[in-house]
Amino acid sequence: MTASFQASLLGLDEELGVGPLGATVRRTPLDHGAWIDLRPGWVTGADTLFERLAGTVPWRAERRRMYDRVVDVPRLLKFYDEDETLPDPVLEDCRRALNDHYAEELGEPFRTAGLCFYRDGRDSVAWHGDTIGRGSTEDTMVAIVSVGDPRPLLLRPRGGGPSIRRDLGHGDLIVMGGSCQRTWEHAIPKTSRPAGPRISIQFRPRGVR
Ligand SMILES: O=C(O)CCC(=O)C(=O)O
Repeated sequence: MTASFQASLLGLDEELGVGPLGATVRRTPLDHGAWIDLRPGWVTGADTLFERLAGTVPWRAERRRMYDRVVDVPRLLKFYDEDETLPDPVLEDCRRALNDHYAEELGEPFRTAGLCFYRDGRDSVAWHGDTIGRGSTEDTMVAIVSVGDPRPLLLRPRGGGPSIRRDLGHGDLIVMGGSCQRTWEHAIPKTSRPAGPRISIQFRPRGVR
């Protein structure tokens, strides 16, 4: 996969790695027992991670049934199950650090990694919660690391109400927790504004999709 990504001038000389979590993580409580944690700029040297993932992950274009039609999924995908090696050692570092930070609260480790490649502003993910599996009945967490061009992640309560927006930039971490997957929905909307490529890495516990 080749992709033109305007590497951030500020990030060019940064070494690839993960920063601390701890007190750098800012929590926002949401209604219905949901919350989000935000840690801007968690992955340093995110340009390098973007280029490596864009070039080495075996990205797949998928098609899905939508009512009576089969349509292209508007992003490229690759899922790493818990027994698979992640495509870059820094993703192992991310998962280890998340497991250290959230161990007590989550009560189980993050295990799988779902990767999405948004080629430009036409790629998107529609409103949904991660409710295939335990997220439909249990509190859980989904941790997302974002590299590449920033795109807004929108969240809205399932029962209706105003949406909130977090612009996920290069190396940012967002964690959706509590009841978020079953009481809220999230989306990355399409945009007609020029948008470069973005890769999202989602870490989930076993049985959450
Ligand atoms: O791209 C993102 O950050 C969100 C991805 C997502 O919600 C999903 O794949 O279920």
